[in-house]
Amino acid sequence: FTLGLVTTSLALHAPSQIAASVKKYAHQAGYQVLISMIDEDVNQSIQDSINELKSQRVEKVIINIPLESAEAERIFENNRDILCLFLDVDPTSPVFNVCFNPADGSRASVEYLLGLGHRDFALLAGPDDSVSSRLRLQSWQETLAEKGIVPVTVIHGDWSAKSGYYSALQMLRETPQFTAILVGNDQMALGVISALHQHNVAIPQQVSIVGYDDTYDSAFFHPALTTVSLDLDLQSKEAVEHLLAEEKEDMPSKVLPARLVVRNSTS
Ligand code: IPT
Repeated sequence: FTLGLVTTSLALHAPSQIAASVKKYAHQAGYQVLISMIDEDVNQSIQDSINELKSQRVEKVIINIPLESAEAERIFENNRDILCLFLDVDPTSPVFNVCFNPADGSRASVEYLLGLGHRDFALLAGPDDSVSSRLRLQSWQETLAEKGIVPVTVIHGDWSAKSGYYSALQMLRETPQFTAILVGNDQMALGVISALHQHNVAIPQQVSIVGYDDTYDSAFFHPALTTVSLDLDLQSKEAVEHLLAEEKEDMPSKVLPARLVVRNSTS
């Protein structure tokens, strides 16, 4: 038997960890995995990828592409001959999905920094066309607004360390009055750390940094990164189980928790 995985760029740490785990759990269940990676021109390429997998007799497909609910529903409707399970949609979307709660970890990270006495926040979100990125940003902003705090600046990166590096340089140049930076993923946080080191800004003494993902490398950044941990291995395990169980019983969509892991980049 073969499962399909349609994925966004595997150059990114989180999707590559998911792909490795999907493969592991599928193998344990006796399934092979065919991976199709797409980059741009999202709608067109996703259907191309699905068609390619269908032509190889794949009947169950995990889709790890950031999708608006309407797009995900359209893909579901256009592919009723197979079973699609989505990993990066709004968890309240009606399509079959296993996703993380976008609010609990973001809220925990803001509340933790508020508790440490921080009031001047810079926000470095992921790309605006990713629903997960937007929901994380929204949750940061809502939690801050409850305390009457407006962020010093809001910048969007593209998930890469390079974009984190250049965004941090822009923050230091234009709005240097922040004492904490909330970052939409750990790869961008890596770039932020590099930029601050280069400008002799001490982490965490002068600026605290919180990432998002807790991919395998994040505990080995310098300083070790405080971050919102997503159990991507568990998400992959649940996704494979949900997809394989579907014919036997009706396993509904599932929302997984995210939790803050405190290390050395915050004080
Ligand atoms: C999401 C990651 O948090 C982010 O770092 C980036 O890699 C993104 O994927 C790529 O699309 S995780 C996803 C399952 C919401």
